[in-house]
Amino acid sequence: MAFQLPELGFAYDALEPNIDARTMEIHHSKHHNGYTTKLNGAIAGTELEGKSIEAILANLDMSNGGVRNNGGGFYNHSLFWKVMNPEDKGSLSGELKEAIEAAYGSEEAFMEAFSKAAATQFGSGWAWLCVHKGGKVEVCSTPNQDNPLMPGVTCQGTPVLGLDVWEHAYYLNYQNRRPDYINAFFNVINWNEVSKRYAEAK
Ligand code: MN3
Repeated sequence: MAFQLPELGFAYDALEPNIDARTMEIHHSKHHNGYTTKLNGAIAGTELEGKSIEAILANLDMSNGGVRNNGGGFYNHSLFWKVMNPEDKGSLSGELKEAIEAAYGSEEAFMEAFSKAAATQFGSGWAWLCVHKGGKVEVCSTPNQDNPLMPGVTCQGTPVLGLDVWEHAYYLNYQNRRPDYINAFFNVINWNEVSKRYAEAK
């Protein structure tokens, strides 16, 4: 069974004015679709065919560029659409809030750390909040389509919140103003989903 481009779960214009409809449409229907198609091509006829994306990434041969870039791209964007929502997004609360406060001191300090990771990732990449076994959380960033599930990536863990800082994610609306895009992202985080993923991962 080949991987399928997941539905967004909301309309392309639903995140406006934080993320514009044209960017969302191109990002989902072109970029994410491209990663999905190329991932299927890269694993077709190999022993990876039929495995879950999590299993493929956790056991990845990092020298396999086709699966690394497109498998990462498939997984990362699938997470990205889920952790954003225009409505019913809750707030940072419960045991995730406690874990974040234990690691960073306060919600504000966590937001600063996450923003800094996103702003200072040179070139293309992602900022993450990831969870280690036992429930400890960590903010980090990775280049290109790498993510914390992959072997040897600096912050090993399960990503529960991710922000795409490739220029294709923001350039139409924000041009070179990546910090403005990062600030806007905080307005659309689906904390209910992030909390659910934290509970499953810890
Ligand atoms: Mn992208």
